[in-house]
Amino acid sequence: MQKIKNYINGALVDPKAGLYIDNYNPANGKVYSLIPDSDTDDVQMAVGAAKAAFSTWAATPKEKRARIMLKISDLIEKNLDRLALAESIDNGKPLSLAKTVDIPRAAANFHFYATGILHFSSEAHSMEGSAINYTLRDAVGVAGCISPWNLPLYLFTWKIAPAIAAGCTVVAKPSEITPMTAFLLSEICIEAGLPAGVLNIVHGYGHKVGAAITVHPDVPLISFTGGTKTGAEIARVAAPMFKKLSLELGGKNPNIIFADCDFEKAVKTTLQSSFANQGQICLCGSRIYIERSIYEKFKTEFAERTKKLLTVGNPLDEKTKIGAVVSKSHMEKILSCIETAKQEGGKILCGGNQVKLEGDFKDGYYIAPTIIEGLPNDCKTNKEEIFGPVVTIMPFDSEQEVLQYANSTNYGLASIVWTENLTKAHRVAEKIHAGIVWINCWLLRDLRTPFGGVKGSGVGREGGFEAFQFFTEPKNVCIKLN
Ligand code: TXE
Repeated sequence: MQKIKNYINGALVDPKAGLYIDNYNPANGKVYSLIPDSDTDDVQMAVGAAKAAFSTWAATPKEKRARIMLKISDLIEKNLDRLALAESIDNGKPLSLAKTVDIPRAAANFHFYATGILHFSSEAHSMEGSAINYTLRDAVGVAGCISPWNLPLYLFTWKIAPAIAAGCTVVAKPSEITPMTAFLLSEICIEAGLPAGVLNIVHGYGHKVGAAITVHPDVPLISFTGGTKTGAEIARVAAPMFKKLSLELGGKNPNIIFADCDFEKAVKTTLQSSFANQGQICLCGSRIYIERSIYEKFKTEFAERTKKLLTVGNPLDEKTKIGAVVSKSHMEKILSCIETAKQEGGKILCGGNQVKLEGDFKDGYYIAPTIIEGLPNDCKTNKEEIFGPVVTIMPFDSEQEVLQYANSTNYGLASIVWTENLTKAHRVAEKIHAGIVWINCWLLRDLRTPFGGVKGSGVGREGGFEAFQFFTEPKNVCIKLN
Protein backbone atom coordinates (compact mmCIF):
# COMPACT_ATOMS: atom_id res chain seq x y z
CA MET A 1 0.00 0.00 0.00
CA GLN A 2 1.53 3.33 -1.09
CA LYS A 3 2.46 5.62 1.81
CA ILE A 4 2.82 9.18 0.66
CA LYS A 5 5.17 11.57 2.45
CA ASN A 6 5.35 15.14 3.62
CA TYR A 7 7.56 17.52 1.67
CA ILE A 8 9.64 19.52 4.19
CA ASN A 9 12.86 21.44 3.62
CA GLY A 10 13.22 20.03 0.11
CA ALA A 11 12.91 16.36 1.14
CA LEU A 12 10.12 13.77 1.19
CA VAL A 13 9.79 12.72 4.83
CA ASP A 14 7.57 10.49 6.97
CA PRO A 15 5.39 12.02 9.72
CA LYS A 16 7.41 12.21 12.95
CA ALA A 17 4.88 10.18 14.95
CA GLY A 18 4.76 7.55 12.20
CA LEU A 19 0.93 7.63 12.03
CA TYR A 20 -1.10 7.38 8.82
CA ILE A 21 -4.65 7.96 7.58
CA ASP A 22 -6.49 5.72 5.12
CA ASN A 23 -6.99 7.31 1.72
CA TYR A 24 -10.12 6.09 -0.09
CA ASN A 25 -10.84 5.77 -3.79
CA PRO A 26 -14.44 7.11 -3.99
CA ALA A 27 -15.11 5.13 -7.20
CA ASN A 28 -14.99 1.81 -5.35
CA GLY A 29 -15.01 2.76 -1.66
CA LYS A 30 -11.68 1.05 -1.03
CA VAL A 31 -8.53 2.27 0.75
CA TYR A 32 -5.83 2.61 -1.90
CA SER A 33 -3.06 4.54 -0.14
CA LEU A 34 -2.02 5.97 3.22
CA ILE A 35 -1.33 9.62 4.01
CA PRO A 36 0.68 11.08 6.89
CA ASP A 37 -1.35 11.82 10.02
CA SER A 38 0.95 14.75 10.77
CA ASP A 39 0.79 16.88 13.90
CA THR A 40 2.23 20.07 15.42
CA ASP A 41 5.78 18.65 15.38
CA ASP A 42 5.63 18.19 11.59
CA VAL A 43 4.14 21.67 11.19
CA GLN A 44 6.89 23.11 13.40
CA MET A 45 9.53 21.49 11.18
CA ALA A 46 7.84 22.85 8.06
CA VAL A 47 7.49 26.39 9.43
CA GLY A 48 11.14 26.28 10.56
CA ALA A 49 12.24 25.32 7.04
CA ALA A 50 10.05 27.99 5.44
CA LYS A 51 11.34 30.63 7.83
CA ALA A 52 14.95 29.68 7.21
CA ALA A 53 14.43 29.85 3.44
CA PHE A 54 12.47 33.10 3.43
CA SER A 55 15.13 35.84 3.33
CA THR A 56 17.08 34.17 0.50
CA TRP A 57 13.96 33.39 -1.54
CA ALA A 58 12.54 36.91 -1.08
CA ALA A 59 15.88 38.34 -2.21
CA THR A 60 16.10 36.02 -5.23
CA PRO A 61 15.62 38.10 -8.40
CA LYS A 62 12.05 37.65 -9.63
CA GLU A 63 13.36 36.49 -13.02
CA LYS A 64 15.00 33.53 -11.26
CA ARG A 65 11.90 32.79 -9.20
CA ALA A 66 9.91 32.93 -12.43
CA ARG A 67 12.27 30.57 -14.26
CA ILE A 68 11.92 27.86 -11.61
CA MET A 69 8.12 28.31 -11.55
CA LEU A 70 7.94 27.98 -15.34
CA LYS A 71 9.85 24.71 -15.03
CA ILE A 72 7.23 23.51 -12.51
CA SER A 73 4.49 24.54 -14.93
CA ASP A 74 6.16 22.64 -17.78
CA LEU A 75 6.62 19.54 -15.61
CA ILE A 76 2.94 19.62 -14.61
CA GLU A 77 2.04 19.68 -18.30
CA LYS A 78 4.54 16.91 -19.08
CA ASN A 79 3.01 14.77 -16.29
CA LEU A 80 -0.59 15.64 -17.23
CA ASP A 81 -1.85 12.08 -17.73
CA ARG A 82 -0.25 10.81 -14.51
CA LEU A 83 -1.56 13.76 -12.48
CA ALA A 84 -5.05 13.54 -14.04
CA LEU A 85 -5.27 9.82 -13.25
CA ALA A 86 -4.19 10.50 -9.65
CA GLU A 87 -6.72 13.32 -9.36
CA SER A 88 -9.55 11.18 -10.73
CA ILE A 89 -8.78 8.24 -8.43
CA ASP A 90 -8.42 10.52 -5.41
CA ASN A 91 -11.48 12.69 -5.98
CA GLY A 92 -13.87 10.52 -8.01
CA LYS A 93 -14.17 13.11 -10.78
CA PRO A 94 -14.26 11.93 -14.41
CA LEU A 95 -10.75 11.46 -15.79
CA SER A 96 -11.78 13.55 -18.80
CA LEU A 97 -12.50 16.49 -16.46
CA ALA A 98 -9.19 16.16 -14.63
CA LYS A 99 -7.40 16.07 -18.00
CA THR A 100 -9.19 19.09 -19.49
CA VAL A 101 -9.72 21.32 -16.43
CA ASP A 102 -7.94 20.50 -13.19
CA ILE A 103 -4.41 19.70 -14.33
CA PRO A 104 -4.11 22.20 -17.21
CA ARG A 105 -5.30 24.89 -14.82
CA ALA A 106 -2.67 23.90 -12.24
CA ALA A 107 0.02 24.37 -14.91
CA ALA A 108 -1.59 27.67 -15.93
CA ASN A 109 -1.55 28.89 -12.33
CA PHE A 110 2.21 28.49 -12.10
CA HIS A 111 2.71 29.95 -15.60
CA PHE A 112 0.43 32.94 -14.99
CA TYR A 113 2.02 33.98 -11.70
CA ALA A 114 5.58 33.29 -12.87
CA THR A 115 5.11 35.74 -15.74
CA GLY A 116 2.81 38.10 -13.82
CA ILE A 117 5.38 38.86 -11.11
CA LEU A 118 7.75 40.21 -13.79
CA HIS A 119 5.23 42.99 -14.47
CA PHE A 120 4.01 43.65 -10.94
CA SER A 121 4.95 47.21 -9.98
CA SER A 122 4.03 49.74 -7.34
CA GLU A 123 3.60 53.51 -7.33
CA ALA A 124 5.45 56.71 -6.56
CA HIS A 125 3.75 60.00 -5.59
CA SER A 126 5.41 63.36 -6.03
CA MET A 127 4.51 66.22 -3.64
CA GLU A 128 5.19 69.15 -6.01
CA GLY A 129 8.90 69.56 -5.35
CA SER A 130 8.72 69.18 -1.58
CA ALA A 131 8.85 65.39 -1.28
CA ILE A 132 8.68 62.14 -3.17
CA ASN A 133 6.82 59.05 -1.92
CA TYR A 134 7.41 55.59 -3.26
CA THR A 135 5.74 52.32 -2.22
CA LEU A 136 7.79 49.17 -1.79
CA ARG A 137 5.99 45.82 -1.76
CA ASP A 138 7.91 43.27 0.24
CA ALA A 139 6.90 39.59 0.56
CA VAL A 140 4.94 39.07 3.79
CA GLY A 141 6.89 36.03 5.03
CA VAL A 142 5.78 32.41 5.57
CA ALA A 143 2.34 31.93 3.97
CA GLY A 144 -0.05 29.27 5.28
CA CYS A 145 -2.05 27.81 2.35
CA ILE A 146 -4.94 25.45 3.15
CA SER A 147 -7.01 23.96 0.36
CA PRO A 148 -10.08 21.72 -0.15
CA TRP A 149 -10.88 18.46 -1.89
CA ASN A 150 -13.09 19.54 -4.78
CA LEU A 151 -10.45 20.86 -7.19
CA PRO A 152 -7.39 19.51 -5.39
CA LEU A 153 -4.36 20.53 -7.49
CA TYR A 154 -6.18 23.46 -9.18
CA LEU A 155 -6.91 25.26 -5.89
CA PHE A 156 -3.71 24.11 -4.14
CA THR A 157 -1.57 25.73 -6.86
CA TRP A 158 -3.93 28.76 -7.06
CA LYS A 159 -2.58 29.73 -3.62
CA ILE A 160 0.99 28.47 -3.76
CA ALA A 161 1.93 30.00 -7.14
CA PRO A 162 1.27 33.68 -6.34
CA ALA A 163 2.77 33.24 -2.87
CA ILE A 164 6.16 31.97 -4.06
CA ALA A 165 6.14 34.29 -7.08
CA ALA A 166 5.80 37.22 -4.67
CA GLY A 167 8.78 35.95 -2.65
CA CYS A 168 6.92 34.28 0.21
CA THR A 169 7.80 30.80 1.38
CA VAL A 170 4.90 28.44 2.01
CA VAL A 171 3.58 25.82 4.42
CA ALA A 172 0.71 24.20 2.55
CA LYS A 173 -1.92 21.66 3.57
CA PRO A 174 -4.03 19.89 0.96
CA SER A 175 -7.29 18.22 2.01
CA GLU A 176 -6.74 14.88 3.74
CA ILE A 177 -9.48 13.55 1.45
CA THR A 178 -7.53 14.25 -1.78
CA PRO A 179 -3.80 14.44 -1.04
CA MET A 180 -2.33 12.56 -3.98
CA THR A 181 -1.68 15.29 -6.55
CA ALA A 182 -0.19 17.53 -3.86
CA PHE A 183 2.26 14.70 -3.15
CA LEU A 184 3.08 14.39 -6.87
CA LEU A 185 3.60 18.17 -6.98
CA SER A 186 6.27 17.72 -4.27
CA GLU A 187 8.19 15.40 -6.59
CA ILE A 188 7.81 17.89 -9.44
CA CYS A 189 9.15 20.75 -7.28
CA ILE A 190 12.21 18.67 -6.37
CA GLU A 191 12.78 17.88 -10.07
CA ALA A 192 12.38 21.57 -10.99
CA GLY A 193 15.04 22.57 -8.47
CA LEU A 194 12.82 24.63 -6.20
CA PRO A 195 15.15 25.57 -3.31
CA ALA A 196 14.63 23.68 -0.04
CA GLY A 197 12.12 25.27 2.32
CA VAL A 198 10.40 27.48 -0.27
CA LEU A 199 7.42 25.12 -0.43
CA ASN A 200 6.61 22.70 2.39
CA ILE A 201 3.60 20.37 2.19
CA VAL A 202 2.27 18.81 5.38
CA HIS A 203 -0.49 16.20 5.02
CA GLY A 204 -3.09 15.43 7.67
CA TYR A 205 -6.32 16.40 9.36
CA GLY A 206 -7.63 19.96 9.35
CA HIS A 207 -8.22 20.11 13.08
CA LYS A 208 -4.58 19.05 13.68
CA VAL A 209 -2.36 20.26 10.82
CA GLY A 210 -4.60 23.05 9.48
CA ALA A 211 -5.21 24.38 12.97
CA ALA A 212 -1.48 24.22 13.82
CA ILE A 213 -0.60 26.24 10.71
CA THR A 214 -3.34 28.78 11.47
CA VAL A 215 -2.22 29.41 15.04
CA HIS A 216 1.55 29.35 14.40
CA PRO A 217 3.09 32.72 15.40
CA ASP A 218 5.62 32.54 12.53
CA VAL A 219 2.91 32.28 9.87
CA PRO A 220 1.62 35.86 9.41
CA LEU A 221 -0.79 35.08 6.57
CA ILE A 222 -3.41 32.42 5.83
CA SER A 223 -4.96 31.71 2.43
CA PHE A 224 -7.89 29.30 2.84
CA THR A 225 -10.45 27.72 0.56
CA GLY A 226 -13.10 25.50 2.04
CA GLY A 227 -16.33 25.49 3.98
CA THR A 228 -17.81 28.62 5.52
CA LYS A 229 -17.83 27.02 8.98
CA THR A 230 -14.12 26.21 8.81
CA GLY A 231 -13.42 29.66 7.43
CA ALA A 232 -15.11 31.18 10.49
CA GLU A 233 -12.99 28.99 12.78
CA ILE A 234 -9.79 30.07 11.02
CA ALA A 235 -10.82 33.72 11.27
CA ARG A 236 -11.60 33.26 15.00
CA VAL A 237 -8.05 32.03 15.63
CA ALA A 238 -6.17 34.30 13.18
CA ALA A 239 -7.91 37.64 13.74
CA PRO A 240 -6.59 38.32 17.29
CA MET A 241 -3.10 37.50 15.95
CA PHE A 242 -3.61 40.18 13.25
CA LYS A 243 -2.82 37.75 10.45
CA LYS A 244 -3.59 38.60 6.83
CA LEU A 245 -6.52 36.43 5.74
CA SER A 246 -7.98 35.35 2.42
CA LEU A 247 -11.06 33.14 2.90
CA GLU A 248 -12.56 31.62 -0.25
CA LEU A 249 -15.69 29.89 1.06
CA GLY A 250 -18.93 28.31 -0.10
CA GLY A 251 -21.52 29.48 -2.59
CA LYS A 252 -25.23 29.03 -3.42
CA ASN A 253 -25.13 30.63 -6.81
CA PRO A 254 -28.17 31.80 -8.81
CA ASN A 255 -28.48 30.91 -12.50
CA ILE A 256 -31.00 33.40 -13.98
CA ILE A 257 -32.52 32.46 -17.33
CA PHE A 258 -34.60 35.15 -19.07
CA ALA A 259 -37.04 34.33 -21.86
CA ASP A 260 -34.91 36.30 -24.33
CA CYS A 261 -31.90 34.01 -23.79
CA ASP A 262 -30.19 31.96 -26.48
CA PHE A 263 -32.16 28.86 -25.45
CA GLU A 264 -29.80 26.19 -26.80
CA LYS A 265 -26.69 27.79 -25.27
CA ALA A 266 -28.48 28.31 -21.96
CA VAL A 267 -29.58 24.67 -21.73
CA LYS A 268 -26.19 23.29 -22.79
CA THR A 269 -24.20 25.42 -20.37
CA THR A 270 -26.70 24.91 -17.54
CA LEU A 271 -26.02 21.17 -17.72
CA GLN A 272 -22.35 22.06 -17.06
CA SER A 273 -22.90 24.75 -14.44
CA SER A 274 -25.29 22.44 -12.56
CA PHE A 275 -23.43 19.14 -12.55
CA ALA A 276 -19.74 19.55 -13.52
CA ASN A 277 -17.45 17.83 -11.00
CA GLN A 278 -20.61 16.24 -9.55
CA GLY A 279 -21.75 19.76 -8.56
CA GLN A 280 -18.75 20.03 -6.23
CA ILE A 281 -17.56 23.42 -7.42
CA CYS A 282 -18.24 26.52 -5.28
CA LEU A 283 -19.07 28.32 -8.55
CA CYS A 284 -21.84 25.93 -9.68
CA GLY A 285 -25.24 27.48 -10.37
CA SER A 286 -27.31 25.44 -7.92
CA ARG A 287 -30.43 27.70 -7.90
CA ILE A 288 -31.95 27.99 -11.37
CA TYR A 289 -34.52 30.75 -11.92
CA ILE A 290 -36.38 30.61 -15.26
CA GLU A 291 -38.67 33.31 -16.64
CA ARG A 292 -42.21 31.88 -16.49
CA SER A 293 -42.96 32.09 -20.23
CA ILE A 294 -40.21 29.56 -21.00
CA TYR A 295 -40.29 27.67 -17.69
CA GLU A 296 -42.07 24.52 -18.90
CA LYS A 297 -40.07 24.36 -22.14
CA PHE A 298 -36.72 24.87 -20.40
CA LYS A 299 -37.53 22.51 -17.51
CA THR A 300 -38.53 19.69 -19.90
CA GLU A 301 -35.47 20.08 -22.13
CA PHE A 302 -33.09 20.42 -19.16
CA ALA A 303 -34.48 17.32 -17.39
CA GLU A 304 -34.50 15.26 -20.60
CA ARG A 305 -30.88 16.02 -21.40
CA THR A 306 -29.80 15.47 -17.81
CA LYS A 307 -31.28 11.96 -17.87
CA LYS A 308 -29.99 11.18 -21.36
CA LEU A 309 -26.52 12.75 -21.45
CA LEU A 310 -25.15 12.77 -17.92
CA THR A 311 -24.14 9.15 -17.48
CA VAL A 312 -23.06 8.20 -13.97
CA GLY A 313 -20.19 5.74 -14.00
CA ASN A 314 -16.63 4.71 -13.44
CA PRO A 315 -14.65 7.98 -13.40
CA LEU A 316 -11.88 6.43 -15.51
CA ASP A 317 -14.25 5.60 -18.36
CA GLU A 318 -13.99 8.31 -21.06
CA LYS A 319 -17.83 8.16 -21.52
CA THR A 320 -18.50 9.04 -17.88
CA LYS A 321 -19.87 12.55 -17.32
CA ILE A 322 -20.79 12.15 -13.64
CA GLY A 323 -18.26 10.37 -11.45
CA ALA A 324 -18.30 9.56 -7.75
CA VAL A 325 -18.79 12.21 -5.07
CA VAL A 326 -15.72 12.65 -2.93
CA SER A 327 -16.48 10.58 0.17
CA LYS A 328 -19.05 8.35 1.88
CA SER A 329 -19.87 11.05 4.43
CA HIS A 330 -20.30 13.66 1.71
CA MET A 331 -22.62 11.30 -0.23
CA GLU A 332 -24.69 10.82 2.93
CA LYS A 333 -24.80 14.60 3.46
CA ILE A 334 -26.06 15.15 -0.10
CA LEU A 335 -28.69 12.37 0.19
CA SER A 336 -29.93 13.89 3.45
CA CYS A 337 -30.23 17.29 1.72
CA ILE A 338 -32.39 15.62 -0.96
CA GLU A 339 -34.61 14.16 1.79
CA THR A 340 -34.93 17.62 3.34
CA ALA A 341 -35.95 19.04 -0.04
CA LYS A 342 -38.72 16.44 -0.31
CA GLN A 343 -39.94 17.29 3.20
CA GLU A 344 -39.99 20.97 2.20
CA GLY A 345 -42.36 20.12 -0.66
CA GLY A 346 -39.87 19.68 -3.48
CA LYS A 347 -40.77 17.49 -6.46
CA ILE A 348 -37.92 15.40 -7.88
CA LEU A 349 -37.91 15.84 -11.68
CA CYS A 350 -34.95 13.48 -12.13
CA GLY A 351 -32.37 11.73 -9.99
CA GLY A 352 -32.78 12.09 -6.23
CA ASN A 353 -31.14 8.76 -5.47
CA GLN A 354 -27.87 6.99 -4.85
CA VAL A 355 -26.68 5.02 -7.88
CA LYS A 356 -25.46 1.48 -7.21
CA LEU A 357 -23.00 0.42 -9.90
CA GLU A 358 -22.02 -3.19 -10.59
CA GLY A 359 -18.81 -5.17 -9.98
CA ASP A 360 -15.75 -3.31 -8.72
CA PHE A 361 -17.74 -0.10 -8.34
CA LYS A 362 -20.60 -1.47 -6.23
CA ASP A 363 -19.24 0.21 -3.07
CA GLY A 364 -18.53 3.55 -4.73
CA TYR A 365 -20.20 6.87 -3.81
CA TYR A 366 -22.52 7.75 -6.74
CA ILE A 367 -25.52 10.08 -6.84
CA ALA A 368 -27.76 10.63 -9.88
CA PRO A 369 -27.84 14.25 -11.14
CA THR A 370 -30.92 15.67 -9.42
CA ILE A 371 -33.35 18.44 -10.40
CA ILE A 372 -35.93 19.57 -7.84
CA GLU A 373 -38.87 21.92 -8.50
CA GLY A 374 -41.79 23.31 -6.49
CA LEU A 375 -39.82 24.63 -3.50
CA PRO A 376 -40.39 28.06 -1.95
CA ASN A 377 -37.39 30.34 -2.41
CA ASP A 378 -36.90 30.81 1.34
CA CYS A 379 -36.62 27.11 2.24
CA LYS A 380 -33.48 25.49 3.65
CA THR A 381 -32.71 23.74 0.34
CA ASN A 382 -32.51 27.12 -1.40
CA LYS A 383 -30.44 28.70 1.34
CA GLU A 384 -27.74 26.20 2.24
CA GLU A 385 -24.88 24.88 0.13
CA ILE A 386 -25.38 21.21 -0.80
CA PHE A 387 -22.19 20.91 -2.86
CA GLY A 388 -23.38 17.94 -4.88
CA PRO A 389 -25.17 17.11 -8.17
CA VAL A 390 -28.41 18.75 -6.96
CA VAL A 391 -30.12 21.87 -8.34
CA THR A 392 -33.47 23.52 -7.71
CA ILE A 393 -35.52 25.22 -10.42
CA MET A 394 -38.32 27.74 -10.13
CA PRO A 395 -40.15 30.29 -12.35
CA PHE A 396 -40.08 34.06 -11.91
CA ASP A 397 -42.26 36.83 -13.34
CA SER A 398 -40.16 39.98 -13.13
CA GLU A 399 -36.56 41.20 -12.99
CA GLN A 400 -37.24 42.70 -9.59
CA GLU A 401 -38.58 39.41 -8.25
CA VAL A 402 -35.66 37.34 -9.53
CA LEU A 403 -33.10 39.80 -8.17
CA GLN A 404 -34.75 39.52 -4.78
CA TYR A 405 -34.50 35.72 -5.04
CA ALA A 406 -30.89 35.83 -6.28
CA ASN A 407 -29.71 38.07 -3.42
CA SER A 408 -31.68 36.23 -0.73
CA THR A 409 -28.97 33.90 0.67
CA ASN A 410 -26.07 34.45 3.03
CA TYR A 411 -23.72 33.68 0.13
CA GLY A 412 -22.47 35.93 -2.67
CA LEU A 413 -19.79 34.18 -4.69
CA ALA A 414 -20.90 33.80 -8.33
CA SER A 415 -24.00 34.20 -10.52
CA ILE A 416 -25.01 33.46 -14.10
CA VAL A 417 -27.35 35.54 -16.28
CA TRP A 418 -28.82 34.41 -19.62
CA THR A 419 -30.27 37.15 -21.83
CA GLU A 420 -29.58 38.52 -25.30
CA ASN A 421 -30.68 41.98 -24.17
CA LEU A 422 -27.47 43.96 -23.58
CA THR A 423 -29.00 46.68 -21.41
CA LYS A 424 -30.79 44.15 -19.22
CA ALA A 425 -27.60 42.09 -18.85
CA HIS A 426 -25.61 45.04 -17.51
CA ARG A 427 -28.49 46.27 -15.35
CA VAL A 428 -29.01 42.87 -13.72
CA ALA A 429 -25.27 42.27 -13.28
CA GLU A 430 -24.94 45.57 -11.47
CA LYS A 431 -27.71 44.61 -9.00
CA ILE A 432 -26.54 41.09 -8.10
CA HIS A 433 -24.62 40.78 -4.78
CA ALA A 434 -21.77 38.49 -5.83
CA GLY A 435 -18.05 38.53 -6.53
CA ILE A 436 -18.51 37.23 -10.06
CA VAL A 437 -21.30 37.60 -12.66
CA TRP A 438 -21.11 35.48 -15.81
CA ILE A 439 -23.33 36.67 -18.68
CA ASN A 440 -24.19 33.99 -21.29
CA CYS A 441 -21.31 31.80 -20.09
CA TRP A 442 -19.97 29.96 -17.04
CA LEU A 443 -16.53 29.31 -15.54
CA LEU A 444 -14.87 31.42 -18.21
CA ARG A 445 -11.89 32.64 -16.22
CA ASP A 446 -9.38 35.39 -16.98
CA LEU A 447 -6.74 34.91 -14.30
CA ARG A 448 -6.05 38.65 -14.24
CA THR A 449 -9.45 39.30 -12.68
CA PRO A 450 -9.97 39.40 -8.91
CA PHE A 451 -11.60 36.21 -7.60
CA GLY A 452 -13.68 35.86 -4.45
CA GLY A 453 -17.06 36.39 -2.89
CA VAL A 454 -19.03 38.61 -0.53
CA LYS A 455 -21.09 37.89 2.59
CA GLY A 456 -20.70 34.23 3.71
CA SER A 457 -18.70 33.39 0.56
CA GLY A 458 -15.59 34.84 2.02
CA VAL A 459 -13.32 37.80 2.44
CA GLY A 460 -10.33 39.03 0.47
CA ARG A 461 -9.62 38.46 -3.19
CA GLU A 462 -7.29 36.00 -4.84
CA GLY A 463 -6.45 36.07 -8.51
CA GLY A 464 -4.66 38.52 -10.74
CA PHE A 465 -2.44 41.16 -9.23
CA GLU A 466 -4.75 41.25 -6.19
CA ALA A 467 -3.00 38.02 -5.21
CA PHE A 468 0.40 39.75 -5.32
CA GLN A 469 -1.01 42.53 -3.16
CA PHE A 470 -2.20 39.91 -0.69
CA PHE A 471 1.15 38.15 -0.46
CA THR A 472 3.16 41.40 -0.15
CA GLU A 473 3.09 44.30 2.34
CA PRO A 474 3.15 47.89 1.03
CA LYS A 475 5.78 50.12 2.65
CA ASN A 476 5.58 53.83 1.87
CA VAL A 477 8.87 55.77 1.88
CA CYS A 478 8.67 59.55 1.84
CA ILE A 479 11.78 61.65 1.07
CA LYS A 480 11.90 65.39 1.75
CA LEU A 481 13.57 67.14 -1.22
CA ASN A 482 14.80 70.29 0.58
O1 TXE B 1 -14.22 21.67 3.83
P1 TXE B 1 -13.33 22.03 5.05
P2 TXE B 1 -14.71 20.27 3.44
C1 TXE B 1 -17.86 23.53 1.28
C2 TXE B 1 -18.83 22.47 0.86
C3 TXE B 1 -18.44 21.30 1.71
C4 TXE B 1 -18.04 21.99 2.99
C5 TXE B 1 -17.10 21.15 3.79
O2 TXE B 1 -20.14 22.86 1.24
O3 TXE B 1 -19.52 20.43 1.95
O4 TXE B 1 -17.37 23.16 2.57
O5 TXE B 1 -16.11 20.65 2.88
C6 TXE B 1 -8.95 22.07 6.38
N1 TXE B 1 -8.23 24.76 10.70
N2 TXE B 1 -16.72 23.64 0.39
O6 TXE B 1 -14.93 19.34 4.58
O7 TXE B 1 -13.60 21.21 6.25
C7 TXE B 1 -9.28 20.72 5.79
O8 TXE B 1 -8.38 19.74 6.24
C8 TXE B 1 -7.55 24.78 9.54
C9 TXE B 1 -16.64 24.78 -0.50
O9 TXE B 1 -13.71 19.86 2.43
O10 TXE B 1 -13.50 23.47 5.12
C10 TXE B 1 -9.13 21.00 4.30
O11 TXE B 1 -7.77 20.96 3.92
N3 TXE B 1 -7.85 23.99 8.47
C11 TXE B 1 -15.23 25.04 -0.92
C12 TXE B 1 -9.66 22.42 4.18
O12 TXE B 1 -9.60 22.97 5.49
C13 TXE B 1 -8.91 23.17 8.59
C14 TXE B 1 -14.55 23.80 -1.39
C15 TXE B 1 -11.11 22.46 3.70
O13 TXE B 1 -11.84 21.63 4.56
C16 TXE B 1 -9.69 23.09 9.77
C17 TXE B 1 -14.69 22.75 -0.42
C18 TXE B 1 -9.31 23.94 10.85
N4 TXE B 1 -9.98 23.94 12.00
C19 TXE B 1 -15.78 22.68 0.44
N5 TXE B 1 -10.68 22.17 9.56
C20 TXE B 1 -15.07 26.07 -2.04
N6 TXE B 1 -15.28 27.33 -1.75
O14 TXE B 1 -14.72 25.70 -3.13
C21 TXE B 1 -10.53 21.71 8.31
N7 TXE B 1 -9.47 22.29 7.72
